[in-house]
Amino acid sequence: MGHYRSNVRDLEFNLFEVLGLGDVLGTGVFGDLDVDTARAMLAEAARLAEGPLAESFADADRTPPTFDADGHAVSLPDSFKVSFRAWRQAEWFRMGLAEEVGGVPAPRMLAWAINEFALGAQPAAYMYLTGPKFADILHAIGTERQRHWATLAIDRNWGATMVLTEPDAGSDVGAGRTKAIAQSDGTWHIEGVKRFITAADSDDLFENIFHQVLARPEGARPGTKGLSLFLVPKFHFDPETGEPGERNGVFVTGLEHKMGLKASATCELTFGGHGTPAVGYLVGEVHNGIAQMFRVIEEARMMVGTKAISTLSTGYLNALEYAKTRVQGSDLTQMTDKSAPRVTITHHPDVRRSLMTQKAYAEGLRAIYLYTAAHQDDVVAQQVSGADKEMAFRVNDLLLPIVKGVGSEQAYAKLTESLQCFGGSGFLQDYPIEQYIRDAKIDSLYEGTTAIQAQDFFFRKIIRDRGVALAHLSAEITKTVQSVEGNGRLKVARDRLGTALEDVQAMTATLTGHLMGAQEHPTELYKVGLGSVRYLMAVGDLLIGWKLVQQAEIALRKLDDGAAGKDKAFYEGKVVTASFFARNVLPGLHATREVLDDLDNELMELDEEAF
Ligand code: ST9
Ligand code: FAD
Repeated sequence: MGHYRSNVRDLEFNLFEVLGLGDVLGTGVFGDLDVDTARAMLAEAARLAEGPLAESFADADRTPPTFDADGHAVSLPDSFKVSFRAWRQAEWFRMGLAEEVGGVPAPRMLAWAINEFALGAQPAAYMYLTGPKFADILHAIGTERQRHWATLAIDRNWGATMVLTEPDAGSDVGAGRTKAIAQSDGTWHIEGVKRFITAADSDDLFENIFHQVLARPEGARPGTKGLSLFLVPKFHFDPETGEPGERNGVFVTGLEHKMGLKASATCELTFGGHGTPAVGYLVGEVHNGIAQMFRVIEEARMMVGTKAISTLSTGYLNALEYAKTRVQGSDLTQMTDKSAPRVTITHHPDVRRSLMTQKAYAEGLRAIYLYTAAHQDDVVAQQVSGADKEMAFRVNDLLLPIVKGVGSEQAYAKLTESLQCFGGSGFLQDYPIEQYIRDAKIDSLYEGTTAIQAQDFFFRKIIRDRGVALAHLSAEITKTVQSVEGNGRLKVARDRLGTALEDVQAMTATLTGHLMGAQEHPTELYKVGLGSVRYLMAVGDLLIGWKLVQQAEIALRKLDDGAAGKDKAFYEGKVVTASFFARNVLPGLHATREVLDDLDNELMELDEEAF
């Protein structure tokens, strides 16, 4: 069996028992899908992910892509290409795309559930295969001619990249210096060097590659608002048929050597530096680059968070499997009896604590990304939280930095718990956990580091939104706190959740107070910067606690209705997970509240020399 362990049961629980996917299937735009088909899709995608897709996971890490500097070409390991093609042939990428580009209508939460499999089994393959999503976005924002190219891109199997970063412009995208020079025929010549570009070359996976490039037209203003978005193809092509022609003047000029996610080629990309102009086309024929690129970035942030969460889930399931078979030591109650029978390590309280921590975060974070996806479809959002179209948009916006920022940080942290369960064996390449950790570290870095997610969350998604989406979610959490369903077993968890909600509300008020104070004393803003990542993580814990209690309510109902066998164990697990998280993690938010209450600028006043 390969490295990847899917969790179809938990996905089905979320989709059908918690989020009510069955109620939206067979109706309206999703009329062609029914529950049985959706379940069959999940089963088939999981089978493919665990088998052929996962197959090359270790090999592609140990024999990573190579670079031919003279040919400006990246070669990928053969094993990886076999995996990639197996997943591509199944055409899951069509789910949820516009029908005009060959998409198949599907609720976003079902599409993301299926994405979870690929992102856990072979995340690099998923990334190479984002061309169709790019085409879908181009179809939405491009000119009529570009909309045609979008359909060509899917029909003819073209790859895509997103090209923002430069050596001096990482988090600060607006510092980018790549130039765009207008040509008399309406095209543009792009000049500059971009770095860290994912999949900028991809062996023979694609016929052509569409680079989506942020560049500054000559004379445009500084900052992100002066950037425009250009399509720069690897090969020129016939605008009607898409038939590729001459090489365009954009070349890969370097390949990075990385800690992990090695199968995904990370490249330096040079535009117009080799005597051939890099011809680009202005997307939509409008100068609105950063807003257009953010349509791509939002997809990518959702992808990165889901990747991290999926990796934690398979890390946990691998650790669980190992812990159930590894025999070591005796039961703690018999520690003084040296002849007591040896037990599997699942008998040790600390191993149980560790496994339950992993389970709570993996399943809680999964619930959050699926809830976020539910707010990416108006009709589903209405059903799930009563959000109208506008509120659904706001809630999705609010939750993206949680999925990305909290998902990546917690997955990386809790994967070290997965490794710990293996003891010394976890440190070896005999098991996948060390690679999971190396591959998952990138998730807190690209697509906006955690600090950037935290600022986005507070300044844009809360303050600029005037707290509207946050209030909607708080009202939903309050309903769970005030419910009496399942009280008895859930009473303590609900009390803890109520306290955590108050703690987070107090933190929001504290940070908002510093922001207001900055109008008079600008350095008050530093306090927001000092507290914002802690705050993001605290809201993440609150949301996980909430989702787990909601799941436990449903589980208790099923147990009352006589759930038996495997289902009984599954639901019992849900109840105890909610209780564990509420008792062991949520009280920690009170300490965070006190830390934020106590913020001062001592750190900011300290001379650099003193660090
Ligand atoms: C990267 C790729 O890291 C990693 C791997 C990707 C793998 C996929 C590869 C293949 C891709 C192919 C494409 C496929 C397509 C789909 C893929 C799906 C997987 N929400 O606050 P301001 C906008 S790539 C929406 O003043 P600053 C907005 O228009 C590199 N919009 O910012 C706003 O104007 P307004 C990733 C937002 O101070 C304008 O920006 N790099 C949002 O000028 C200005 O806003 C990063 O992520 C938002 N949340 O600039 C950079 N925020 O206000 C991280 C801003 O009028 N840095 N806008 O509405 C940042 O995000 C910075 O905060 C900054 C700051 C650049 C935005
Ligand atoms: P910096 O911006 O220099 O950040 C360094 C540190 O300072 C970080 O801890 C950061 O949080 C902190 N920091 C910076 N500014 C602030 C601030 N204002 N407030 C608080 N803290 C701050 N880019 C693309 O365009 N396309 C791609 O396909 C792509 N793929 C990538 C793949 C990989 C493997 C890697 C490593 C990177 C990729 N990137 C890509 C680039 C990636 O998005 C950037 O690395 C990321 O945005 C961070 O920029 P930076 O590395 O320059 O770090």
